[in-house]
Amino acid sequence: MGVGEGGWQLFAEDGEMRMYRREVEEGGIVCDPLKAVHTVKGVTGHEMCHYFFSPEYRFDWEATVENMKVVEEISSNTLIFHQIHKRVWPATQRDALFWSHMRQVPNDEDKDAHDIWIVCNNSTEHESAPVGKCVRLVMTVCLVCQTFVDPPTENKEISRENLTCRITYCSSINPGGWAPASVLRAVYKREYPKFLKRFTQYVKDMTEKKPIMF
Ligand code: 16C
Repeated sequence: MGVGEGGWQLFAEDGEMRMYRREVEEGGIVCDPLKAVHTVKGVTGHEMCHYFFSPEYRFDWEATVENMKVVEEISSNTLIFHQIHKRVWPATQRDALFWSHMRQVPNDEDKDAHDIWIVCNNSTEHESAPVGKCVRLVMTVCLVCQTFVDPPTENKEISRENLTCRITYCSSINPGGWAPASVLRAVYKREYPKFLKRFTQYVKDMTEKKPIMF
């Protein structure tokens, strides 16, 4: 769904970054879906997805996580994660159990542009991580990244100055039980922009001196 239709409201804006939400409640629980767009120079979509997907970098950029464990490695590009998130007062602490899958998808709309890289995180169940003390949230998150390359000047190789990455981040989280609506909306209005700015800057810093990963 494009943000020009269906009741999307802009709630945060910073440079190239725009964040939209729709107000949705399920059984009195706030489940507002989020859609964010951002444009970042100097990195590729593959690099963005690599750092978002790989467990070894999670604590470097993910400020909401208190504990994280890979409960199953299905394949090199599909993992099952269990995460315990930081508690938000006055609600009970939340955890999340989800499969995470990264892949390159063909770009049928624009044959001249590079392929699109995506990571999708989606709630699941697993025998080794039953529901315990935390309330289990239910989520679907998708990071979609497209790389654009400005042609370098003659006889020059493509450098990071020639790269632009267009990011779309969508998330739909059901907190899984009671949580005060005003606290929830205040938390996500603060935390989503913080996450996207921090994560994209992290990938820029990590890749700056490395060869380009297309
Ligand atoms: O997509 C993101 N991260 C991925 C890897 O971790 C993955 C995880 C998504 C789950 C995010 C749920 C976080 C809710 C935990 C409670 C908030 C803690 C705040 C701590 C403050 C220091 O896909 C990036 C995720 C960016 C999340 C931004 C925060 C969204 C808040 C939504 C509120 C939900 C329920 C809160 C219940 C009281």
